Amino acid sequence: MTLTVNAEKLLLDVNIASMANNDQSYGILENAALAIENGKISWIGAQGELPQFSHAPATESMNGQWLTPGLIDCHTHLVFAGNRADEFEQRLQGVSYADIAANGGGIQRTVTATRAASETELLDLAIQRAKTLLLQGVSCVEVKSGYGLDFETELKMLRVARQLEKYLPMKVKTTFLGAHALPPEYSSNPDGYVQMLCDDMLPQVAEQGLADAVDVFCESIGFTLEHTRRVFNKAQQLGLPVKLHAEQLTNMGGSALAASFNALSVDHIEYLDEVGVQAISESGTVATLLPGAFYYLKETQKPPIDLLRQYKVPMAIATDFNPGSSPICNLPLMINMACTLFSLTPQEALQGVTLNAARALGMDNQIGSIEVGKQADLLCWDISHPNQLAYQIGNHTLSKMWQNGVPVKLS
Ligand code: DI6
Ligand code: FE
Repeated sequence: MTLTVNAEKLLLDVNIASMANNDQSYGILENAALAIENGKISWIGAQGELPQFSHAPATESMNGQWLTPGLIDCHTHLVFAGNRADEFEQRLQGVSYADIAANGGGIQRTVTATRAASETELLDLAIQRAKTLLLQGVSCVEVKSGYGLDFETELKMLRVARQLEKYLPMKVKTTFLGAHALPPEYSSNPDGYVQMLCDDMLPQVAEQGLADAVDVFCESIGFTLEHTRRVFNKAQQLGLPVKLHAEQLTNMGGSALAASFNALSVDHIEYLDEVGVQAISESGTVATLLPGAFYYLKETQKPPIDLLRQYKVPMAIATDFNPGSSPICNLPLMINMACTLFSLTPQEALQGVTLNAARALGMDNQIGSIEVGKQADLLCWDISHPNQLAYQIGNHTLSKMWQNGVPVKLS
């Protein structure tokens, strides 16, 4: 039987790391070819077994370079104003993150700066940061709100995140994180804030279509389990999936709660225990590891990688890019850090920024691997093996990029 493919574009002489399965093989197919039709992958196979084409597609030889799926940064806070470099200096002199926050610094400072910034100023900053990621090969980014903590600024942040797709050839997923910290207006009334968030903010966010998911910072210095449950209940009523900042500094049981809501992901999870791992494995929730925050805060408690492997929990890796605990706008660096700091294999780390990151966003039927029917979000690397992507830091080996089959300008 001869297969006829209606391709617009055919990539020849390419090695493919499809990342299609969670095995240790990277999904390697050497001396391959790949066809693109309507922005999607329509055929993949050995170069010697090309199908028939209904018309001659534009062909391009990749000269034996490696094709991977576009990278996905599934946890960022990249819309914010100001920076906190002075707090970094204080921390180097021994002042703690908690003390800085108690003295009016920390998240609160970024909230003040973000409230004061105009939508245009925030958009300019966000475009510049997202573009930095794009040029590293990031074809999809998740962006959270959470530095407004009032009606107006939370909506402003989400509108900015939503607009990024208009300015850059990137996919953007937005997450409402109104429960990131307690705003000064509610400093002695956390219940009142959560109630306002559920009764007023969340329904507006949902009605305006500004968020693809809802997140909470469930932590001893954040929101309680009960607060988290209330926010999740409301999100569920509104038809929005949930994810959670969980078990970052203490074991609160947030991950098990998130699992009971079929959360897309639980993120950080340094203090996650076996009960929590079992819960997320049963709900199919992704464990998102954030080595940048671990490194930057000089944490010593590592996420339970062996348990996650044992229970076959998919692990994603992200930057957590934010001005306080991870001012690191660099996803390729996280591939390396996941290996050096958390002992992931290079294959697991690469899977963490592709297929499993797509799962953490509920997008694994569209992106995250090189498979027929998925979007042609592709990267071409001048490397000799995909393990090189975990080994090297700051080597610019990305030679080509496509978003929905369209070439992306990399300069
Ligand atoms: N966890 C974090 O590490 C960041 N937010 C969160 O929920 C910290 C954000 C900041 O310090 O600005
Ligand atoms: Fe975060």
